[in-house]
Amino acid sequence: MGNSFNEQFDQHGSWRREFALRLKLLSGWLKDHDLLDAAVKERLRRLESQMRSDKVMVAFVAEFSRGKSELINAIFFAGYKRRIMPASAGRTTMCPTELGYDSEVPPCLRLLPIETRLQSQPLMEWRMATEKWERLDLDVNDPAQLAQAFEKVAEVLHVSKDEAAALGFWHEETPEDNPMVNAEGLVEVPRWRHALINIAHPLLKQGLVILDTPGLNAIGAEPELTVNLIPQAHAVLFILAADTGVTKSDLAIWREHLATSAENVDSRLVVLNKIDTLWDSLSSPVQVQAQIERQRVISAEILGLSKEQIFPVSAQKGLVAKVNDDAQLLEASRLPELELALSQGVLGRRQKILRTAVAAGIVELRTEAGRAIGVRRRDLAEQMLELKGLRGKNIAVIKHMRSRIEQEQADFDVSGARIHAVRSVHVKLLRDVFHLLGTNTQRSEMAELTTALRQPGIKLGVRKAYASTFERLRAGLGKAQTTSAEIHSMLTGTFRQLNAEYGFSLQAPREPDLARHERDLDLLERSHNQYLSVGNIFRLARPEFADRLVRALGTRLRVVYESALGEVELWNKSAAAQLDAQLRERRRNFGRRLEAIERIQQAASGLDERINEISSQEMVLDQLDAKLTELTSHLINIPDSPAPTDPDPLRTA
Ligand SMILES: Nc1nc2c(ncn2[C@@H]2O[C@H](COP(=O)(O)OP(=O)(O)OP(=O)(O)O)[C@@H](O)[C@H]2O)c(=O)[nH]1
Ligand SMILES: [Mg+2]
Repeated sequence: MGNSFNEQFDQHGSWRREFALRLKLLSGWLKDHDLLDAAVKERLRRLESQMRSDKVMVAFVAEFSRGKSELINAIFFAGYKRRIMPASAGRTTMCPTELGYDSEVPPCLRLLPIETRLQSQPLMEWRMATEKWERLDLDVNDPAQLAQAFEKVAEVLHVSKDEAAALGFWHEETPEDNPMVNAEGLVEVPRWRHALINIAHPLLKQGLVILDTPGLNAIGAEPELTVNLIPQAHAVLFILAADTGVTKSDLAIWREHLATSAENVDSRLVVLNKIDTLWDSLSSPVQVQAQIERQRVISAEILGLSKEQIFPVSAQKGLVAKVNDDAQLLEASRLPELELALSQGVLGRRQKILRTAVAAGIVELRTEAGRAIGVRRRDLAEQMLELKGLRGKNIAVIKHMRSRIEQEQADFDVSGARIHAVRSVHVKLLRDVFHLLGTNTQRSEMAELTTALRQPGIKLGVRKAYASTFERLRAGLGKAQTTSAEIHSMLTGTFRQLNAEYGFSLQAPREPDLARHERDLDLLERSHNQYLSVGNIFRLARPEFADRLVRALGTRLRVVYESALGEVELWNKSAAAQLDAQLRERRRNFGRRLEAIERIQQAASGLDERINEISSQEMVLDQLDAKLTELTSHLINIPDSPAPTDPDPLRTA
């Protein structure tokens, strides 16, 4: 079994497919045995979508011309037997380019015109506005056509300085960062703001998303990239070139965009590319090796890493070696070492996280489905007791029993009003939580922040404005947590009462722990703070730039709050579904008991028959419970399966 990134990724994919299949089986089985209540259904749906939508994003970030695009070609696309992403001297990739797969969309390249920068919507919203993107259909079986289409990401426009400033590419305050002005006084800017490539490449189909980025100033110009895409990537490859060493602008990118916090350092891989430029026929292999090591040590020192964290490779020779099946050259390119680190580090971590998350969901699912079995078991036990008590009794006693059951049934129907009252208090409190976590609250917070940032002379107060927004957001989350705890204790109290009165076995599920979301807020704040401190003061003073940043924040917030809200909803569903299930079972139970009495009244043998029936039903329930345990643990313990042999011609060695 090889260890190339592609093969490892395949294993991850087959594990996910196996999981989806087993989940489907479990769902069918639950349905057949009438164990699919609303909460269980919701859990299944979530597990399924969690697995299906699991994406792994690998981002390539570096100054221009370090070989990002070439490295993408070498690692992922060598199977096309040619260069697919444009890679050439000078600035090539002009706009951030995302490669992924969405089965709902035909294979295509979509390009968002740069002019959209003049409007305030964040990139996330433009993604939905498909008609605003220029679309080029792609033929995945024709590598030449693909490569030709991808050339588009290198397109530029020439505009006046004012236009460039409006688009965010010209800053009077920091002239050293500005692009060159040509003889006619025009400035070169990217023609596109963002490119999305959708192709059914085997890796992309399994959820890999690759992000190629342009160099230093272009990264800074798109807040979405800095505060959203790069921090959220599961792995970021930072690329240096062996022929230039660590330059000032390399260091600026490293500090501003990659070394932003200690905890994400292990998802960063630093690549020292172009080692072939040090291959030199006049030096011995040992001398060349020593030179590469020296470069490695120096780079590590400057970046504050250990030497082992830097991977020397030659992307170009690696690509050539794969295209020509040249094993010796491939080894010399040292590309396989980088691929191994990438696959073990990123995928290993990703799979572990996913496994832990789904395992927790499955345990809950098992508890919820198991509860329904428990209710049925208890009902049977009660019936058994009741019937055994009737043994040897005369007709009058049996008749009396019947009227007692009917009375119980009538009393129970009256209790509906009480249960309704419990529900309405629950719903009222829940509405408060929904409000705290709802879109209106986020919207008004963002509006307030925007207003604060527009105050004249805000420059130095920018950080403070952000800080107080985050303070309020955290307070809101805290309040939602407190209210949820109140709901929990109210439910616990009323459930206990109902249990005592009707012999139910309701158990109020624990309220969700919103601390995780608070940590997400902290992370968000940190990534923004980072952005606010890195010499963006001049940019921040521009209202349209500040607006863009706030909107980028808004889209991230939405994700955090939607996920918190989802947990609250699920929790609520689980409580409500329990009550529903017990009520339903109880009503059925009355029916069954009355039916049994009727049979006993009609035939003397009815009683023993019914007792035997109940015994065998109890056995069926035991089997059901055992099967449920088996099916759920089966889901948790899926082994890492080897990759299936896939005849796909695009697979690389
Ligand atoms: N000698 C050598 N050249 C390389 C290597 N990798 C990339 N190059 C060359 O370096 C130049 C830049 O490579 P790209 O892949 O376009 O670099 P990039 O980082 O994507 O640059 P931008 O798209 O401009 O941001 C191209 O001419 C590549 O052929 C390598 O390993 N060795
Ligand atoms: Mg490039």
